[in-house]
This record gives sequence, structure tokens and C-alpha cells, in this order.
Amino acid sequence: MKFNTKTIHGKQKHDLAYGAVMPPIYQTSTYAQSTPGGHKGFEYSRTHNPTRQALENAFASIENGNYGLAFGSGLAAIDAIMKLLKSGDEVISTSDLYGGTYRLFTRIFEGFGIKFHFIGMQNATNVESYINDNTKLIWVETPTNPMMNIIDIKKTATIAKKHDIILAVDNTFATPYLQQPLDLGADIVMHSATKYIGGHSDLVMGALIVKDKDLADRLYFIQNASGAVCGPQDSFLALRGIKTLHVRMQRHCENGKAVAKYLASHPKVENVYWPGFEAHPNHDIAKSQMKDFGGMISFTTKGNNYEEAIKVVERMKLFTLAESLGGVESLSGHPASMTHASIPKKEREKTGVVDSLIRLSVGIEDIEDLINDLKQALG
Ligand code: P1T
Repeated sequence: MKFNTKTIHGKQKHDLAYGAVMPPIYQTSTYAQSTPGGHKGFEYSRTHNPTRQALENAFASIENGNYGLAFGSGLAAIDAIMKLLKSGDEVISTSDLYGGTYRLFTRIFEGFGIKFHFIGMQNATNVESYINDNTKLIWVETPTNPMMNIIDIKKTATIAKKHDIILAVDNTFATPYLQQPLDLGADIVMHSATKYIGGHSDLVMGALIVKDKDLADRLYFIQNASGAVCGPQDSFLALRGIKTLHVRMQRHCENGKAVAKYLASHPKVENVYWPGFEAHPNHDIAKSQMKDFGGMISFTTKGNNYEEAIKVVERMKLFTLAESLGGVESLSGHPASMTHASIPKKEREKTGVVDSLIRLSVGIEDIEDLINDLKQALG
């Protein structure tokens, strides 16, 4: 089955009771048993829920995995991965990553005795020098949030395999429409399904997808034991979102390309970060592991002036200034004061998250309207 068919039919069955084409929202916490243990496969909705299960099957299908797990947020999904580890273990992570992930790693899991190395992975071989006997996980975001760095998943997977280390890839920015990390050798794919997967800015959710049964069993145990699951209503919405993922992504990519090119030609813009440019340092890797370049773009205004950048985002009308990304509507953000404020200024500036950096999530509106909005905002 091809990807565009999988988004609609992948691992889905019509409802057994009445043949409903969409799975019903099983808004129930529990299930009747005829005798203790005598049930129809569902006991309690933290453990299993039919609507969530339909969604988890869809997750597995679109990422070419065997097992999918849905969580109450992207961070809850990352939290579940971290619970595979124990005190004394070490993690190598991309240094440029979502601020909330950095906060979870440094403010929660460092306190439990896990050591993190935040490093530039644009050259995958850099990872090898940080590996020791305690290294248990490599954490990769690609493209990174918000600098749009590209990490070579295949090369990193080869290194991880050689040393028997789990490789987890946050695929939130790319989505499986653009890249499928499990096929490139990753062990776990993670999503903030809040973003492109849901696609309509109407839910908060996380996803994990794996191929290996043993790893899936360990994660299912954590999902049930820690309990950070999502509800049936949100599961239904995410499932509905997945059915149009390929069509939305196609337009996000088209509009993203046009916006990136427009910004690059604007006299008030200093740098534009978008992996589709031939001048992007890892454009060749992006081309080889992604189908297209997505709708996420970051740029700086000339003079690295905080006030000027704030004025630009305030002037935008169609691009709504808001946290989050990946919805049908265009959003703008100021990472230094919003999504990445939890990373110390010195650390974030090392990766390029300066005060004049603006991040755009280019939506699927008419491109002429979007360009006109940027034109008037840049003045
Ligand atoms: O917000 P939540 O669903 O918990 O997902 C966290 C998360 C994980 N990984 C990446 C790459 C992310 O971008 C996010 C959330 N990011 C934003 C809210 C943002 O505006 O960047």
C-alpha cells in the first residue's frame, strides 16, 4: 500500500458493530466483564481503548512500523522513552532542539541521574566521540526546531547499531510524508501529534512508533504504568487529521518553498533557514532522506535587533503569533522568548537562536495572501 493510501486505510477496520466507516468515539473508562477476565479485549481505558487503538494502528502504518502508541502530549511520549533508562545512563542529543524537550531532559531527568550531552550532529561522526559504555540513547530531531538543521539518520543509525544504542528520532517537523526514520534504521519515531499529524491546531498529543516487539512491549508497559494516555475524542480528531496528511503536506511544502524564496530576496532579511536551499549546509542529506522540504522556515532580520523582530511578528495579520506549528493556518513565533525561552540565552545563541530569529509555520492558505502579509509586516 502506498503512503497516500495508508493515511486513509492503513491498518484500519470498519466498526464491527454497525459498519461505521470512521471508528466511533468510545467515550468510556471501562468495559463490562462476564466473569473476572471475561472481556472482549478491553478492560480499562488507560490500558486500551478502541478509538485510541485505531489511531495507534494508523500511527504504525504511516511510519512503516509494527507498533504505535498514543500519549497525552509530545512531551509525554518523550517522557515514556526516557523511562527506558536508569540512573547512570547517558544520552547524546542534538544541541538544537525544542525547548520543552531540553527542559524535560535537564530539569527532570538530569535530577534522576541521567547524563545528557547536547552536541551538533550535522556531521554524524561527531556522535561517536561522545559514546561510552553508559550511552543508552541517541536523541535526534531533524529538521531541528527552530534552526532547521538536518541530521543524517542513516549514518547516525549505523553508529547507534554498532554500539547497541537506541536511536530515537523526533519526526515532528518532517512527518512520515517527508521522511520515515524507521526505514533509515532508527529504533523509535516520536511525534508531537499536536502539529502536522493532527493538523488543525485542535488537540495536544504525542506518538511513538517502533518495529521491534520487545521495545514495543517495554513502551506499552510504561504507557500503561505511567498512564499519560490521550482520550478517545482526541484520538478521533488525530485519526481524522491523518487522513488528509499527504494533501496538507503537499501544500505546506509548496507554500513553504515560495515563502523561503521570498524571504531570501527581501532586503530586510539577513538569514533564511530552510533545508530546500542548495546553500543549506546539509541540503544533500535533506534531499536524500526527505521527499520535499516542508513548511517550517526560520529567518533573522538585519541588524539582529530584538525590537525589530518583535515589531515584525506583531505586524503580521495572517500569520498568527502563537506557540505551536503544523496546523492548516500560518503561525509565526519568536523562539528566544517563546518556544525556546527555557534554554539559557548562552546555550541557545550557540545554536543560532538569537533575539532576531523568527520562526514561521507556513500554512495552506493562498500563497499570494501569505506573501502580501509578510511584505507588509517587513515594511
Ligand atoms: O507540545 P507537545 O505536543 O508536548 O510536543 C512537544 C514537542 C516535541 N518535539 C518537537 C519538535 C516540538 O516542536 C514539540 C512542541 N513544539 C512547540 C509547541 C513549538 O511551538 O515548537
